[in-house]
Amino acid sequence: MPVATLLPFTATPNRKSASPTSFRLTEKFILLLVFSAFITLCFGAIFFLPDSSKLLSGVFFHSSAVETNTRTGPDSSDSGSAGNDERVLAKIRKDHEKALIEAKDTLQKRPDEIKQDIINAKEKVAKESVGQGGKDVNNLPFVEYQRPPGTTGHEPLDPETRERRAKVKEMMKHAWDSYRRYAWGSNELRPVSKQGHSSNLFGSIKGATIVDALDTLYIMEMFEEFDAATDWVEKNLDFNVNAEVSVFEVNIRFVGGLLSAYYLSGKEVFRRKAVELGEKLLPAFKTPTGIPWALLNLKSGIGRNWPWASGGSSILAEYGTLHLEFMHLSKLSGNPDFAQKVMNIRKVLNRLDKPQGLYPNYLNPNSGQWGQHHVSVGGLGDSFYEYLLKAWLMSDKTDEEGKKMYYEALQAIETNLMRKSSSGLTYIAEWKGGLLEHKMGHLTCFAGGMIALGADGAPSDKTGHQMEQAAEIARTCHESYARTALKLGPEAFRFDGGVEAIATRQNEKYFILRPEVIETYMYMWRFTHDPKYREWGWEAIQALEQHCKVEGGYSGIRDVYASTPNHDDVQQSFYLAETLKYLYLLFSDDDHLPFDHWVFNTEAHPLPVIKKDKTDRPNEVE
Ligand code: DMJ
Repeated sequence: MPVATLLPFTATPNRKSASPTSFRLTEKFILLLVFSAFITLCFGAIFFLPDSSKLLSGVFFHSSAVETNTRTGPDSSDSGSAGNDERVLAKIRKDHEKALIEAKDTLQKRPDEIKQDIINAKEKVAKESVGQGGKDVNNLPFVEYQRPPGTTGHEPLDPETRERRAKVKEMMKHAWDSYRRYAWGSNELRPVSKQGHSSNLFGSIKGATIVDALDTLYIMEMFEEFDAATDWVEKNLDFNVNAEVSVFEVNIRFVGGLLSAYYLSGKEVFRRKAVELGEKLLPAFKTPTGIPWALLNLKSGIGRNWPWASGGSSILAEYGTLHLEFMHLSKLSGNPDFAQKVMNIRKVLNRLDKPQGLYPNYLNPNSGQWGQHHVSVGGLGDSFYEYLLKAWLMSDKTDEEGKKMYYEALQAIETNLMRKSSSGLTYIAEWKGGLLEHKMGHLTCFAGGMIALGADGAPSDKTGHQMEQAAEIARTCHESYARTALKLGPEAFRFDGGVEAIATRQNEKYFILRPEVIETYMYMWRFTHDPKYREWGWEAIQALEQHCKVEGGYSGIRDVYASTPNHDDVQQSFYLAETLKYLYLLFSDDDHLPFDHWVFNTEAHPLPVIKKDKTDRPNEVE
């Protein structure tokens, strides 16, 4: 654009006569007058027209209420502050509108989508708030908690089953309330003398009944009691003790109980306590072979074995019953040591020759050699076999080594230890250097449930056979109850000297509220739905109510063949952890703690299957 067109109207280059230099005086005066009138008009506009900012605000804000509010502010007369207020208001308005849109979106979502959004948001906050490396204040990795299915059940449809299930809950309430009233904080209750009781298996760790009962309280939906127990754990459960404990007992009851409580409830305190205790148990593995000591001083970390155990040996059922809990400890702590320790036990065992394919109960942790060649599926051996099978199941059937070891061991047991009495009762004897002792322990009765649980995974030609074996063992164990005066089974029963399924020695006639027979009924019920298993469970309930129930809880009995009970005055913690839990599940539907999602440790503490499928993985360590 030529510069000339921008010049004032008076300065048109074509108008030679109108050149600025050629203005006369009168013309100059008129021009000055017009110019000053124009300036005056501009000033007038500034001072007398309405506040332009307010006019603008009227254009951009639709709500007069919002504008009114700005006027109530202390500095509303100050034009700069008013501008700030308006910017703030604009932001509030925008946020409001955004929130409204989000709320509308949320309302259109399904409840599970909303739940997932909340979990994601929480997760994000947790991740942002944890320290370096994704660890929390307890140095534990962040874990996305996802409750596995079936943690609580529903009322069975059949009225009789519903009533019986309610009866078991009532029994739990009596056992728990009595413990709470007379022995709160002690390991166990003396229900007759109504005081606390402590076994030296736990050193000076306290609260065994509380930790053992947590998951039973939860699955029975006794949430007030569960909360009281949680509170005790939070405030009082202390592992900083200068005392020697049984590594096995502390693991199955305390570590197992805490892990289950965590997986059922998602409460972090249980994960923290389980890992803390697990770490305190690790020095037990400081032996030349890595086979752990049976006893450990939690403060000094010094371990040793039971003095009576074959030349300083460790015991198969003790060092072989750590696997499930330790795999979960690694998962929840991010520390691979736990898993490595138990996998090393497998390695040591696999290097050794097994007499007739059997695993002797004793193994020297220094030499790595077997002690006495005694074999048992009851005391000293039992849960080792159980954990081989369950390690495979808990790994979502990926632990092929565990599977192979289990089915091979079971074959050796069948060949060498399983026998039939003259009247046709199947039993599992004890093996001592090749000779059989025709005795079966109450503890051995768990094997019916174990064999039923494993039958499905056995080679197909063996499945039916193993289910029959399991049913036969259940029948034998039921006979051991039926042949007593009090209808509760003895600690051990024999098949020699003309007797079958009867205790012949005075020191084998006691019943200490053990769970194994009822445990087998529960598994058999789940796999067969044969009503006899529920009937047998109901018989046991009636006997417990009649002979073991006392005003202050439930007590063991010294002689099940005596016509009246002589109480031993101990309510074992496993009565709440196992016996009552298995009874409750016996009268529950199968979707309560379903077997494809849960595996029970040897103290009946449910642990979730670690799913191999990424989309179905509860509680994965990130
Ligand atoms: C429990 O502590 C466990 O079941 C263990 O495996 C064996 N003994 C008791 C119950 O009898």
